[in-house]
Amino acid sequence: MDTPNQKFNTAVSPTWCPGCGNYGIWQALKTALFELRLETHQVFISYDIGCFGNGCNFTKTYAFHSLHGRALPPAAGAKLGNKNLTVLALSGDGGAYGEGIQHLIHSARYNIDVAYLVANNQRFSLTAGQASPTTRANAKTPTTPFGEIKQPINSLLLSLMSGTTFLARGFAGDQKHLAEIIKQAIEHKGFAHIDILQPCVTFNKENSYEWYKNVIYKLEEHKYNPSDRKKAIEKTQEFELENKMPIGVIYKEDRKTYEEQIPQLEEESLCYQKLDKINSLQK
Ligand SMILES: Cc1ncc(C[n+]2csc(CCOP(=O)(O)OP(=O)(O)O)c2C)c(N)n1
Ligand code: SF4
Repeated sequence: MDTPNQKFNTAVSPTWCPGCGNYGIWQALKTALFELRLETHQVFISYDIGCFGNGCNFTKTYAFHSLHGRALPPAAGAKLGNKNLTVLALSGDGGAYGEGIQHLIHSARYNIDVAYLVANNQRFSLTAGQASPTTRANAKTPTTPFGEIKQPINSLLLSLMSGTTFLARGFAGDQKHLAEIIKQAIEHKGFAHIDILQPCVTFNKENSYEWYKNVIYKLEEHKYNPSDRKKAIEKTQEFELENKMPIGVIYKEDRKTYEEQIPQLEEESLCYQKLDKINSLQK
């Protein structure tokens, strides 16, 4: 298996629209797994329902196609069941910041060792482009024909305030940069959240590759220190205040993971333990 595609592609071809940002994210993800020398049986990915979630069919690792908004709970379960696995959860912004927002908050609090990749196209795309929690004010969509009147959610700030120990933003149009962020998120011990700017070329004509290229810049080119929490809070609000979007690692902190603090998991994973040992710990 000499290339990421040979190693991680299934026999099923992607059904995404030509030009969809999901292709770039998918390639970056496979590159990251490949460069970390992970084998298909060492990786578990929990997928949301949606265009991005359909990657479940095309990617060869252990996998679970969850319910809409619910990619994180099965990921947490897999990590608690077998802490040796590299665990990721993949979701669109609708599922991650709408139906499943509570799972983001609590996964961050727990600091469970899961890398959460959110393809943010500012729409519910699989169901034909309705406004999602990240849709910008005034945007016209099938559910906001006169323009969106609600404020978009600041998911990065919410995530940081909830306790996320690795927070980043990536761009689907810069695969190399995104692959590096994904590698760091996987290697981080704790909850890692990457919001990925993902053009939906079919249902979001405004936030195109060109539009993003005009507002993004790379944090690492500005001597940015991701351990500075105050600066990180500022960075998560830069778009609202200055119309600029930093990409790269926004915040990073070392904190014990949830599973590291469970005495029953200290020696070995649940899946390798005998039931009588688990019962004796309960007494
Ligand atoms: C609880 C629930 N609400 C709504 C739906 C319908 N539904 C399925 S996919 C989808 C849109 C997904 O949008 P998003 O999560 O942003 O992912 P994308 O398709 O943009 O990748 C919706 C609304 C559902 N399946 N379950
Ligand atoms: S509808 Fe949008 S997000 Fe879905 S596959 Fe097409 S371009 Fe991608």
